[in-house]
Amino acid sequence: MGVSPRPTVIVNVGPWDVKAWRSAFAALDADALFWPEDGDVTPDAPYYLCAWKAPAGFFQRFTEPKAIISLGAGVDHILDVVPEIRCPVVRIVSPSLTARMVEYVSLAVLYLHREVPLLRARQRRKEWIDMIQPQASAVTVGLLGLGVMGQACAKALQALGYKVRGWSRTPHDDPGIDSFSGKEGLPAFLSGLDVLCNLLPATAETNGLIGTSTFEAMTCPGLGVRYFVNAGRGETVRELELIAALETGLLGGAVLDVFANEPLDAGSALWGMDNVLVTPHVAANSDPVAIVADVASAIAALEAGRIPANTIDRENGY
Ligand code: NDP
Ligand code: OXD
Repeated sequence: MGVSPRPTVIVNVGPWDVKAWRSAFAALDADALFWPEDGDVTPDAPYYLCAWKAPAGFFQRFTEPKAIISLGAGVDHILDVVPEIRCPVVRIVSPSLTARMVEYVSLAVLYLHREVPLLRARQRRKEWIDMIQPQASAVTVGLLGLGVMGQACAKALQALGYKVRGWSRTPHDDPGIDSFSGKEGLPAFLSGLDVLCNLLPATAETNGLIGTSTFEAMTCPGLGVRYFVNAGRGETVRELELIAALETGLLGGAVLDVFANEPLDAGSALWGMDNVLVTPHVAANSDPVAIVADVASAIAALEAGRIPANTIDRENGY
């Protein structure tokens, strides 16, 4: 029996550090070529594409991959560019990504609930003012998206004492989480929330979902003020309505990691708002070494003729 040839993998990591990814990909049992860095790559055998925010030219150059593997959890950066591509599109589900997201969401919820921006302002003014803040058990946090990230964040927030609700496309029955689903379940999910955390993918159905009416529906019984965290995708939010909500006090504050246009435009009002923490899409960034291990598993499955776990459902777009 002959030894099967090493598969060819062609990689574009968009804005990320090519050097770090090249060294991680060196551990892969495959021939990894970086485009455009490795020059005129012309594969003469079947190949896989691995991508993060690759330019359209990447997919125009390599039109018949065996599969496309996203180097992160989201696949919108692929489907937006090549919506018609027919090969399997695989995303990353990794404890490394999930743990980072849990850290970020816990930090964001605590930052808003425990009023860090107010405390910082008082510190700058050297003001020592006594205050008593509600305990986490009085605060209800709602997670838009109860997938891999949403479920892990729900558990962490519960462990901190928060009351947690989740919203998803299909009904869930996760112990200890008040679960709501579908458009019809959204009003009941939102009512009674103090903090809304978005962990939704960007799809045809979720784009532009969150706006003024979403925030108005939150009755904020625990804190008396509404807060918003976005670590899902910027496209799911009507950004002008978000800015207006933060300006008028409909929202008391926000922690925002993702934006419709990234990097966030230098002219965006969000940069200068005292009640907003802007982070540059780093909530759960991809660690090359950890992610390449997941790429290896996906390729091994594909080479064995199996459909890897985490192959996305084209109909639903995630
Ligand atoms: P999953 O696919 O595991 O979960 C997606 C969740 O969204 C599911 O609960 C799904 O519902 C729900 N959903 C999708 N469409 C709808 C809809 N139309 N209505 C209601 N609910 C919907 O993804 P992950 O949890 O792994 O990741 C979620 C997203 O987080 C990624 O797509 C990415 O956009 C973002 N992300 C951001 C990062 C960052 O650094 N900022 C890092 C990693 C991810 P159902 O359960 O019924 O399928
Ligand atoms: C991801 C992300 O989808 O970083 O992994 O946003």
